[in-house]
Amino acid sequence: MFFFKRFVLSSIIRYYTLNIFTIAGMAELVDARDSKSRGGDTLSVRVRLSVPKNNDKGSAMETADCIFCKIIARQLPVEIVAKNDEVLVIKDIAPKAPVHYLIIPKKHITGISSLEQADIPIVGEMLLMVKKLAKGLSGSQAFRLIVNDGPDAGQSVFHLHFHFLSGKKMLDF
Ligand code: TR5
Repeated sequence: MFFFKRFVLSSIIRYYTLNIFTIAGMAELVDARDSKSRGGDTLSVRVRLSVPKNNDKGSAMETADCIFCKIIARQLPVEIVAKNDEVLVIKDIAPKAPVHYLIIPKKHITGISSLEQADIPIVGEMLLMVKKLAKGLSGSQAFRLIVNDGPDAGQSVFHLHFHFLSGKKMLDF
């Protein structure tokens, strides 16, 4: 009976420790074992702590205040132009040309300067979306693609996006 109680107790502690930490996304259970010591029985738990990286998908710390994450989560009404598993295209709320779309990855990435190797497929999808949007243009299929990176370059929303501009001559660059 004593061993059974100990087994049940340690199983419960293991289960909850693992779940609480892993749900929080901040740690993983490395090891849990019980041992006998002079004072009685001891349950030792080893936990590996970790801090979410800047680019973690859906990291609550980053996405909570991000306007584009809210748009992606459909918490704000916007006009959607196109979408696929990785990318959302919306109309810019303050267009700088007759056609002004924003191509936004669903993953929260702050900007080009925070891209990682693992993000290459996402950027590839964004570029293929550009090609698709250009093919869908009426009249001239010429377009301009702009990415602002950093406040000094005019970036105001810190979630990577391409500005897709078309519908007028843009020879001022
Ligand atoms: O300045 P950068 O390069 O970061 O571009 C951000 C773009 O997001 C600007 O062109 C804004 O006009 C556009 N923007 C900002 C908001 C917004 C939007 N486009 C569509 N819908 C929007 N909502 C609902 N809210 C915004 N704050």
